[in-house]
Amino acid sequence: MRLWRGKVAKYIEEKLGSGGVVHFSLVDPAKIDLAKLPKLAEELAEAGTDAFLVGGSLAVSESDVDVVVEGLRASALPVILFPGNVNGISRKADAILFMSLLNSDDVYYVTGAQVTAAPIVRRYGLEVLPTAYIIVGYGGAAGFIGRARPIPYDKPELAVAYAIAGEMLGMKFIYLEAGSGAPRPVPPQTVSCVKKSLVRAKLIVGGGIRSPEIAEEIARAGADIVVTGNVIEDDVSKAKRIIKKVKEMGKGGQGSKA
Ligand code: 1GP
Repeated sequence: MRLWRGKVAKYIEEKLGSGGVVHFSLVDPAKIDLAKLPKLAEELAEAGTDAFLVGGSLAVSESDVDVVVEGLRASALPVILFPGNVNGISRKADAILFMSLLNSDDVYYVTGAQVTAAPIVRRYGLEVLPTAYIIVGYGGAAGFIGRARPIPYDKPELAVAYAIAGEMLGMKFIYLEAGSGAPRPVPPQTVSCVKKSLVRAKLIVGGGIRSPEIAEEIARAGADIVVTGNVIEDDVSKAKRIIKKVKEMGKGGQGSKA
């Protein structure tokens, strides 16, 4: 337990360094069937997912997160918090995406929640993964709750400006989010423009990625880390196919990254 603390960033870097694309499975405590969780964790790990994200925008308490983190220990993979707010922090996790929602109009989601959260994160000893969170298009509950001014699907230059700003502010990860259940994911062109603009920061892309083909397109466009959430609960065999496709990309085979 907690063997990963302090080693998660390095683990991700090593996976990417060997030419791979990383896959994160997102588990929302408000949606998941807890009885199925340990088996699900094992199945996803076996399919090749690299880590679990735990979080959601609505109806999530710290104790809900605790229970999900514990359920995910059935696999040996890192468990990373993906909090929608301060109530998404659990002392049982390995690491946290310490996020600032850069395109929120509400300063609470840019720096306010972070100030409340920081002493708790420090006290819990979680590994911190500084992340610029940028909402694109649909936005879903994250965009609504976070009072985002989402970046239009056809304005990649705006996403690039936010991403560069995030990297200049010292963020190690840039997360382009179309919103959970988005009818349309982040456009591959936006992914590709943002990827090209980054010097060192790693690019995470999620929201509406519900087929192996879309996942492949997003990875091929330059995502370092692909996130899938809903599809895990809706159709686990499809989730596994997505994971396999993403993991194939780094192997230098037909599907490999350009
Ligand atoms: C992670 O919120 C997304 O960035 C997850 O989106 O649930 O649509 O996969 P889906």
